[in-house]
Amino acid sequence: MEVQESNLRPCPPLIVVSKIEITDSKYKKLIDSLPKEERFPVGLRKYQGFWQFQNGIPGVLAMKEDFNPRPNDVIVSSFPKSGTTWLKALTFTIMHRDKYTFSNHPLLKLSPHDCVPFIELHYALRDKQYLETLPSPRVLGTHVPYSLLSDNTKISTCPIIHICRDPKDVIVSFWHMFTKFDGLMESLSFEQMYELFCEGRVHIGPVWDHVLEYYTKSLISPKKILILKYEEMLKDPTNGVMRIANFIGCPFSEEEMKSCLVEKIAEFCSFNKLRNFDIKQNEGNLKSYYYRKGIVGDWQNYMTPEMANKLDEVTKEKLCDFTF
Ligand code: PAP
Repeated sequence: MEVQESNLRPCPPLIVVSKIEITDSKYKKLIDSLPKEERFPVGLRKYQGFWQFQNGIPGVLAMKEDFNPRPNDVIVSSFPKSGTTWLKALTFTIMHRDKYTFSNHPLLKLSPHDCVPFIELHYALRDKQYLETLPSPRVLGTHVPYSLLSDNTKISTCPIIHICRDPKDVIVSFWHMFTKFDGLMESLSFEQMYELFCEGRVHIGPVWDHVLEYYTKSLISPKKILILKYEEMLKDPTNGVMRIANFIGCPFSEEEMKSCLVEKIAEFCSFNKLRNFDIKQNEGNLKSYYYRKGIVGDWQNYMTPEMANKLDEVTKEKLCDFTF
């Protein structure tokens, strides 16, 4: 089926799941029994090793039970603030490069999060049918840890691309997002966020376990999971574009290479371009929510060397040979 731009529609940001009322008594009972983190201003509970917005847990559970990908879907996964928006834009553009030119592209009118919807968001909104309206091949997104994906997702042949990022820069981006969005956590200082983050007590935390699950699985099944690092992508975006295309089974032809399509896609999805397209769509706080600085090392403006060392030590201890 041809991809129709009209099938795509603006989606609310994933953070709205923190405000969805839990109506199902089955979920209510379970959630009430889970460990709770009181210091994080948005209700967090720990479910099977990961802290999450308690109001988002029903969506994650429903997705785990029910979601059945199509064999030609591609799933992009990430810990929040690790490069999700960028990876969504790149994968969507690479996959649909025969369907859209750069001048009639959906990303000129829609956010990458509209073109590549979060699966758990639509389960949480009780709107999973929307995902079914999207024609194949679909690119879908998730922040859900590997262990909480549905069995159908794990056994299916659909590839998963996972992007990760130095946790020091993730914290900074995370803190900005939470303090900016609807003043959700205005009262939380950077130091408080840092403490919670180091303890893994943030939404989808601990970050190390999230990365480790996907990384370990990628070692066992390299055709199923591709790990990309934000820092490497930023250093060499064209290489990143080629790796994504090869992994999802749409390698660039010689002709495409000669016409510099790889470089053009990297440029089309660069920070300044995407930010500018998306600003037209999402005036106000959503633009600073998805696009802030887009650089490596901004943590130096927020952390003392001691704070950075402590975090690096935890990362080293938890991730062993895996480095950012
Ligand atoms: P999400 O979890 O809310 O979807 P996500 O897209 O994973 O957020 O991460 C946002 C970060 O990616 C921001 O980082 P910063 O706060 O350190 O600046 C954002 O600026 C950055 N980002 C977004 N688009 C791009 C891009 N095209 N290139 C590089 N970085 C980008």
